[in-house]
Amino acid sequence: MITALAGGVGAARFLQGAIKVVPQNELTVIVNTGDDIELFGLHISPDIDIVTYTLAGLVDEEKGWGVKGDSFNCLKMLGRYGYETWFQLGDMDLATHIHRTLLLRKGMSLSEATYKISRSLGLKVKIIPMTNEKFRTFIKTDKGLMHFQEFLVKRKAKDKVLGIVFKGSGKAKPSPDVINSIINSEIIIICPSNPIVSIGTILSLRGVREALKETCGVVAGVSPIIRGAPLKGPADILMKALNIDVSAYSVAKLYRDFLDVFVIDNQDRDQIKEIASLGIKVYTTNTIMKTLKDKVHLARFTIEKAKQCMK
Ligand code: FO1
Repeated sequence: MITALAGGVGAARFLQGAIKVVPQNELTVIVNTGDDIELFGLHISPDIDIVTYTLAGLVDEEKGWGVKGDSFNCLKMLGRYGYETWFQLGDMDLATHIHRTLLLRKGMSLSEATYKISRSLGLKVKIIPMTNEKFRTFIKTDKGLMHFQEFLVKRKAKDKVLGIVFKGSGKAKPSPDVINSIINSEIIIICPSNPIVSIGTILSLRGVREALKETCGVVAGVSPIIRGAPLKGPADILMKALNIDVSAYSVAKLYRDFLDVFVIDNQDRDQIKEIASLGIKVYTTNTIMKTLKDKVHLARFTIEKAKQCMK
């Protein structure tokens, strides 16, 4: 069994490669829900949807989120009624949010709703939200405290970041199976996702860090930072705001208490020594995932290196 900790686009691309390397039913993906947002009375889980759509072959590959070929008629009409339309919700995507919201209203947990949606889209991978409880990432800026999506999408990450607040992290417990999957997997992969607002949220939940330290499985991470910058998303802005140097080495330091193996990009070879000095096995390869071949290569490489560590 393999368990992966995942955020949105970077993780989804990696996992698209992983399902070509391991059977879907041997893979569990624990997904960040700190980015979840309620809009138009609907529960939207962007990272869960990005992973689900990507693995189901439905994602808009260029954007990395949303459904390919989607139309935006419903959103346009909502705009005419005077609603804010800064979050691009396509018509097909809206169907997912309506379905999820109805399932939740019937009394299902987010885990159960996610399971139902992923099965309906033909997936055998087990996708689980990190928690079933309300957990939201807020960004403290010079313009005030704002929801992560408001900071990233509405305001285009242009405000000065003063801090990051996880609302709910103190109380929220991981959803059923999160701890078990980590403890019982042979390999646990920390996907190339934002270490603060994607992986950091999962790590902040009660018992997750401890489980990663205690598991007999090999914990293997893939750096989301290449030559001092993320390929996508605001990881650099958020790391700088927390006075963390933007480098693969810094990410390794954030994970040092549980990480066995770290895969970094060829371009970051010069950091091998300092990462190794943390007691982590470091490997370099191409981590830029443009084609399916790149994704399969990175997933296979990471899994092979983790397997070598098991011996
Ligand atoms: N990202 C954007 O940059 N602009 C959008 O309008 C947008 C809409 C959107 C709708 C559904 C969905 O599942 C994701 C969406 N995303 C959008 C991506 C999302 O905001 C972030 O990339 C993730 O939350 C970060 O992992």
